[in-house]
Amino acid sequence: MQKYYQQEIECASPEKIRELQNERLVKQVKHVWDNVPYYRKKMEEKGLTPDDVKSIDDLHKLPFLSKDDLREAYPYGLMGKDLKDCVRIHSTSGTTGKRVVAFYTQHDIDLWEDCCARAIVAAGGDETDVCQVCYGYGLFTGGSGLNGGSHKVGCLTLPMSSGNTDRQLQFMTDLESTILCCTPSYAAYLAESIHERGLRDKIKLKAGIFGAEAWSEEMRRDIEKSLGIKAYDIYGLTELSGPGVSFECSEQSGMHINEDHFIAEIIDPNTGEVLPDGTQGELVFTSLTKEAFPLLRYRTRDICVLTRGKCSCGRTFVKMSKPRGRSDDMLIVKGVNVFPSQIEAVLIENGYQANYQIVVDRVNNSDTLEVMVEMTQENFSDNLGKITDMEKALVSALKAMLGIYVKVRLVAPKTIQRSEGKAVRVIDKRKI
Ligand code: DLL
Repeated sequence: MQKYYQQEIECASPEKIRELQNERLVKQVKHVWDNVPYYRKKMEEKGLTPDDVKSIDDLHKLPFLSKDDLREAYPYGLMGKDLKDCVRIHSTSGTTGKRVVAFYTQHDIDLWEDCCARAIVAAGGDETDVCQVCYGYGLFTGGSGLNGGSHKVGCLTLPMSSGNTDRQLQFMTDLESTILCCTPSYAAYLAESIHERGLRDKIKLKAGIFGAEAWSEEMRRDIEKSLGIKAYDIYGLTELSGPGVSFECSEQSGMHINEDHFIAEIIDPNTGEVLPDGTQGELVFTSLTKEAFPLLRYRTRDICVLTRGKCSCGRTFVKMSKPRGRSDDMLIVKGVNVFPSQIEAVLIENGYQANYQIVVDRVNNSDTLEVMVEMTQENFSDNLGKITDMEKALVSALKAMLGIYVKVRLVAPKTIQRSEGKAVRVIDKRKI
């Protein structure tokens, strides 16, 4: 069944992968030129024809695509196939503006599910596993993507979708699920509910495949400990199919990008200049095999680092670090760049859980940053008289990490709303 551990591709020499990418890139540029007038116009504006792209060395010549392009071309403007050849759409949640719609042929779905199957195999999955998929189904790609991957691997697939925690736990215990797929924030919520109901001994989980939102190493350790599992990161975005663009292996030190389907670049988000491996910047993807929605040089706005070299798992695919969140998730407070994931790391290091809310405001022409953090049950009952001291300790830990004053408010357990999908951690009142 290790059909979805495609050793000849996942562990191929860098030269062989490059050869495959060159060949697929030339074909894909021609496909886009012939079928996507929106992008052809962008190429023409730069005086380019498909003949100018003979290999990856020429990739930098091609124009970028951004989310604004996708919105401008909404809904059908970037399709590479006729509607009659497409069988599905998915869509982003539209949290940062108008929704983006992506199209799929049956072949696109097939390759996407292969990518998700690779992720499940890399997390130790095989046909003996019971895979509980609690990502949302529907327009969101998480449910369908992992569901398809799980079928391909041959796992018994539980298509739960998100929410209804009681039912999730009932199936998890009755059917003895071994792999859990959901957002890290929902995994933390499920873990909390398992402990509250005294179900820890009835849980047979061995691995979790968590993604769709930024999560810290500290949160990973917390979830692993509380569920007794190994937690694997998975990354992807609707515009490029969905989950499975990259995935973690047993090494847990970055996510292998499926380089037979995607070319990754890191650019300086301000100038667009391509940066060398090992430098932090914005991740840009070129899809090599997608037919219906073939995006070239798509700017993800996700900030990360690429690292090459053979991994101890045997795979040679380039690795991306955990994205710190999108460049547009980054808060600028009093001129300082702040990523919510940095705050999360400090909270967990100091013994709190990832139940927090960040509120940014502007008072008397000056930015304010407040973090509301939930106390754990033990903290709450043992330290009632010491809350001010605990708040002060967090204020200094956050100052050491961010360099600015952050107001901290400790709140009683269970006062911050739990998330069943992607958690909304930041309220920026300056934008309201
Ligand atoms: O979140 C696809 C997905 C589903 C990925 C299930 C993994 C698991 P979108 O809703 O289009 O698609 O959101 C894509 O989410 O650009 C990142 O900013 C963020 N994101 C996705 N995976 C991760 C991750 C799905 N592992 C956007 N770590 C991306 C950090 C992630 N951020």
